[in-house]
Amino acid sequence: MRRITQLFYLFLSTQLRSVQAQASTPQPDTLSLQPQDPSAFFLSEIQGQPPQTRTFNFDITEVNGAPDGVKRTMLVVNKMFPGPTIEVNQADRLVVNVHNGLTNKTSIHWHGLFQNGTAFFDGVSGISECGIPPGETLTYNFTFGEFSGTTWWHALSTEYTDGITGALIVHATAPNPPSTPKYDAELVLQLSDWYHLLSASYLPQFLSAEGIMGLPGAEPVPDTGLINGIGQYHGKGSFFTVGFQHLYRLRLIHTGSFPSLRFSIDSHVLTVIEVDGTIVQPMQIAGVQLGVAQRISVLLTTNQKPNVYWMRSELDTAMYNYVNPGQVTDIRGVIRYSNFKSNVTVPVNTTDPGPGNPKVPDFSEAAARPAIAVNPPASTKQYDLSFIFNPGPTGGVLAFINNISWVPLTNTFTMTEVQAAPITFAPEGLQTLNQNTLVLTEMNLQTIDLRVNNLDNGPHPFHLHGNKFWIVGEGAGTYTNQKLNSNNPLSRDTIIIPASSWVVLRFIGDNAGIWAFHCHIAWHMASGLLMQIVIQPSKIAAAAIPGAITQQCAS
Ligand SMILES: [Cu+2]
Repeated sequence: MRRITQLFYLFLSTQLRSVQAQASTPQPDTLSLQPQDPSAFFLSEIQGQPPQTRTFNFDITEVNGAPDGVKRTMLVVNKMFPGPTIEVNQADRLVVNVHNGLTNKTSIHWHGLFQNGTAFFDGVSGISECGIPPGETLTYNFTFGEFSGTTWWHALSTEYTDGITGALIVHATAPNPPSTPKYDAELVLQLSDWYHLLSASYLPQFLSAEGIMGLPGAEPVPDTGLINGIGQYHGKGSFFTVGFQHLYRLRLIHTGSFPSLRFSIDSHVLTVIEVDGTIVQPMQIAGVQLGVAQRISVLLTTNQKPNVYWMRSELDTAMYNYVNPGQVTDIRGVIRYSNFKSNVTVPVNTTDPGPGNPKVPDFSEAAARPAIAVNPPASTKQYDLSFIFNPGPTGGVLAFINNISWVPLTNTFTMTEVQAAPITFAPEGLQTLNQNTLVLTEMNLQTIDLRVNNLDNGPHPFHLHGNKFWIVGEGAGTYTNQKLNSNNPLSRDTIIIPASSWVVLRFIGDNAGIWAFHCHIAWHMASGLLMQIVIQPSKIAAAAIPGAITQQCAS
């Protein structure tokens, strides 16, 4: 890898600062949450170093911030937003000492990781722990096993909507497949929607019978969006300077809470090479849609006329149920060629000119194929799951999977309950516990098909913890034994299930643990759109849950 990362830098121009000042006259200190060292988003050259333990200290606190110039209360790690980028090699061990400086319990989930043998470090309150009590610390300590690629860490509740997020990059031990072009440098781009109020101030109205704007079940519509934690409310965006005639790997991560978004760069064709940690055969694209929590790596070749170009992260307003006055959905940053000799800082024209080649399509998940072909085995178990939104017992709209809306356990968690009664906690198959918990249990090794029907009229990005799944089928309507594809299908860990559609997701249940399967829209988790998959309870019973986790429940 060539040493050219010093060519990059990220800065807020004085022009942008004045735009921000006009927007809300923020206090000077409220702009300082972004890393002062812009190299935080450019990956280092640790790849190839000997395996080692990498230790981070996370201090979660409530602060005032103004990522887009509008001051608000935020919850952040180490007074940074986004939080620290964790960059490791696949054979490393990661140790993160997480101190909870908030007034509520919290936990950190390491998205996409398999946590093989360490399911108790999955960071889900009510499932793998009770949550870190205020003032206390939990040390997460795990290895990566078979996982490599682009991912992120976040609080597993709407607390992440308030700022507890960061990138997690796991460099693979194996070299990239020959089909992957060699790139010169890597840049992490965390794309998100953004709200001007704390998530806790939206939740009661969202879950109430009358709903927000008198619309029961309508999700809070974000005010704007951010790129690496910087946005300009009615302003311009983040700036990146790139070398001429270089090949960059842009690691895109949707760290937001609600709308999907479309990423593109004006006048540049991009090449997709990674989907949620799976290296895919290179695909030339004009733009790519990401649902909440999805990751895509694209290659950018800086071979156009030296100039400034818009980088776009457009929020999908089709998912909004009302208009939020002043909402900004056209989120932009700037790519500046280092050999562009001009005082011009932003492109004059704001209209999207496209990628420069009208024949190049947007990314198609259905057309994506892993670079290293794998045909999944036939399934040995099949389960039908349907989800829908309906008024709950108190009138507010809740989400239901097979008629069950999830309510998290408090003062205990599923893993410790399974340990106490591995045979009787939940019989094999689909079971409902306490009328508020849907559990799928497999006692033995199985290859499982989740046949999921989205009966709702909106799309939902579903995430399976602890595993990647193969997408062996998808289509409109409901699943009625349509033909499935096991010829090198894409595998990933988060899939957008379109409105009124079905998918069949296949995975091998060889990772003992309790794995959440849920919609990643933060508001929908709060409405109960989550179920649990209990894999091999006898092995879960043998796991040594750290005392620091079981002791959380007494607080
Ligand atoms: Cu959802």
